[in-house]
Amino acid sequence: MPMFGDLKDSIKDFSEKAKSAVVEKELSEDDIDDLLWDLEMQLLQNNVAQMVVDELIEELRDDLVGKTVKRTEVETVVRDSLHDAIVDVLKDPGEPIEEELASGTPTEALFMGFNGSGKTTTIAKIAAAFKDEYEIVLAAGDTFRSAAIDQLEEHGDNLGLKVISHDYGSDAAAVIYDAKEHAEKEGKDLILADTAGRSHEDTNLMDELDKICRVNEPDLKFLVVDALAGNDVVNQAEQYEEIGFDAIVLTKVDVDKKGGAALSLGHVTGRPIVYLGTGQDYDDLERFNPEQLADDLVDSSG
Ligand SMILES: Nc1nc2c(ncn2[C@@H]2O[C@H](COP(=O)(O)OP(=O)(O)OP(=O)(O)O)[C@@H](O)[C@H]2O)c(=O)[nH]1
Ligand SMILES: [Mg+2]
Repeated sequence: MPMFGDLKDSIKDFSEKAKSAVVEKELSEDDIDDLLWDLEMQLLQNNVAQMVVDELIEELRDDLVGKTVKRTEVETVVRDSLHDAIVDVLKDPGEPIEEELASGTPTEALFMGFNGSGKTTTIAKIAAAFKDEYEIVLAAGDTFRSAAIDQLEEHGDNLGLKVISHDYGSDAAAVIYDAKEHAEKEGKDLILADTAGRSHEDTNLMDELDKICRVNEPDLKFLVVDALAGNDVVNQAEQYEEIGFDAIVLTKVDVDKKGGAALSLGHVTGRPIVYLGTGQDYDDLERFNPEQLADDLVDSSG
């Protein structure tokens, strides 16, 4: 009797294996190549930098080959894996300003980036978002570009906020230092410091920014990058590595809706993207949502 029992077991065993061979398979390169190719094209069409696409797809291939999956679910598995890889690359944005505010005030946040990337507008938007709950002072640290101080003062007027400014051409580090002293004296919570737009070639301005950071030791340094810069966002971020930054604001995503810039930035810098600029008005500021971007980039409709 036990013999028949064994036979029964091994028949069952065999039929289960046969069944799983029908429903399951081990992924080979051939199984996923076409799918990966499609995804690669999709990412490139969404303006993800080539280098970033190459690395992501390579990692995905390594992870997937040899994996056992249901035959009907190959495509889903590949897409889900890319989705997860993208969410992994894009660090959790958290709430760095709120966290700094909670750890003791005044909190000093410095905004820097290339010319016209949206620094001053972003400061005004953040001020508008935080001003009901916190006491804010703005620091006109762009003493370089003509009309930059007036631009920040106009935002200050509109929002009912104090702006600390000196003359054009004066020392930006000193302006921000004054703003900090003002905040300490007046018991204000948050200093939002503007700076002049600059790129790596502007040696003097880069030295100035270095001095601003040394003198003022900001709690948070935001790099403000404009999504319209396309693949150049990677270059821009790399130019600020020497100065260093904690987090990223990506602006003008209302004009460039593709989302690739965000993924490229996240991948290349390892820093979180915290806010998105979605227009020119004060309330056109959104918290960045990595899941949402991964959904958009992997969405099969492209
Ligand atoms: N559509 C759109 N426009 C934006 C956004 N953010 C800023 N802008 C516009 O971009 C232009 C430049 O913005 P600013 O805030 O002056 O940029 P900046 O980095 O301070 O510029 P500089 O001080 O000259 O270096 C302005 O016309 C803004 O209205 C955004 O999220 N979406
Ligand atoms: Mg500005």
